[in-house]
Amino acid sequence: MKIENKILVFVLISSLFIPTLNTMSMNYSDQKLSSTNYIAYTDIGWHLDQINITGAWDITVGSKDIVIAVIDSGIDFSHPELNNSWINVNELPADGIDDDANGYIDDTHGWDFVTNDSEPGPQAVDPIHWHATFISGIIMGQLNNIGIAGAAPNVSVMDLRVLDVNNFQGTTDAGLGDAIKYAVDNGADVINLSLQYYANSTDYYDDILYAILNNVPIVSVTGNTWAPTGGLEIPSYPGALVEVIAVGATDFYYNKADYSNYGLPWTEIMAPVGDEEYDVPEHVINSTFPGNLYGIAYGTSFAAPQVAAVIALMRTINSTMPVSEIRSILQTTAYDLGSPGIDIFFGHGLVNATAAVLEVWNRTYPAIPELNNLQISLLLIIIVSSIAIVPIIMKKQKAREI
Ligand SMILES: [Ca+2]
Ligand SMILES: [Ca+2]
Ligand SMILES: [Ca+2]
Ligand SMILES: [Ca+2]
Repeated sequence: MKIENKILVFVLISSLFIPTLNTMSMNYSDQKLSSTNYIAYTDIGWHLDQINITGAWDITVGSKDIVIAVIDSGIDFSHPELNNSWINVNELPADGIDDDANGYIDDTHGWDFVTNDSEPGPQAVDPIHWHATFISGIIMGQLNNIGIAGAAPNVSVMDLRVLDVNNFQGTTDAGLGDAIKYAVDNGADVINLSLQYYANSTDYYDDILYAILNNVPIVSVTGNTWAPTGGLEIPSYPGALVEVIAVGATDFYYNKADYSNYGLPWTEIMAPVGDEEYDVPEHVINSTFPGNLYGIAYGTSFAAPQVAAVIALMRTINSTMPVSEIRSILQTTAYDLGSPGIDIFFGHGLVNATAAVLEVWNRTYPAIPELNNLQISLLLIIIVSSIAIVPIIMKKQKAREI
């Protein structure tokens, strides 16, 4: 080996250590739990065990800076599990002025696109359906041994209401589009659409494209068909759009939930919720109801927010990772169910929170290469010989100059 090549090898090996400096300078203590003894927590539901959440929590439980827009029926934030409402810091409350000039007056904590006012949560004159409150518990229920826990307990939720008190569509299709655009323009990092329409509409499709163009992933559902029919091989929208992540539901036994619609190419990934015709209530997902209550409910609506929450954890580690890369990681890390590989019932399989978040971490902060003894010996020889050789080269060059 020539002397120059030896020095080049040394420089290349040295450069491998540079990423460790970045890793060591990062401080994630505010986003991590003080204990990793998750066995002690009684509020981690069976579904969180199945999506392998605790390894993800060893890396992050999410940041308040990461926002999930729940475009749904309105949220009861008075529930003690639901502490992290997104706040519009650029808007002064109740002064009748659109301080941040975003087109919405006094929108300090979201917007009600049904009654077109600044209060998407429950009011005496305008109650809400429980749907969005249940979804919010699945996302950010506090990990505190009380009640239930969410998959991303520290992230924020933006409350945008498009469903009426009966949980039916409360806006036009364009109104849904306005809510999507609001979420993108006001800082959402991921959008949850637990909505099932039977046809696509150009009135909101352009806003979905706007979200993807602005690197905001949209998570939706494969949809439900209730007993006695059960899940059908039919698309529902917006989940079936190629731009949208459609999530189906599994049951306690890793089967497709009885009501969960399916089919390709739209069925992308699954999350555990439980069956409509369940054996025991403990095998159905438990979450928050308005009025400081808890209870069970089923439907693909409650699969989507688990995936949205995992994306929020991924985004806590890397807030700018492209939507396409997030989707690719979710797909390749999913726990394969049913027939090997992608299939019509399960898509890529069950979401795997630990594997997905770890993959984002590894791509964002490349690890120190582990050297074996032979490599260490070679490295030491190169370092020592380089130190000895450098003066010789310099002497030679000097001699030439003379
Ligand atoms: Ca405003
Ligand atoms: Ca105002
Ligand atoms: Ca709790
Ligand atoms: Ca499969």
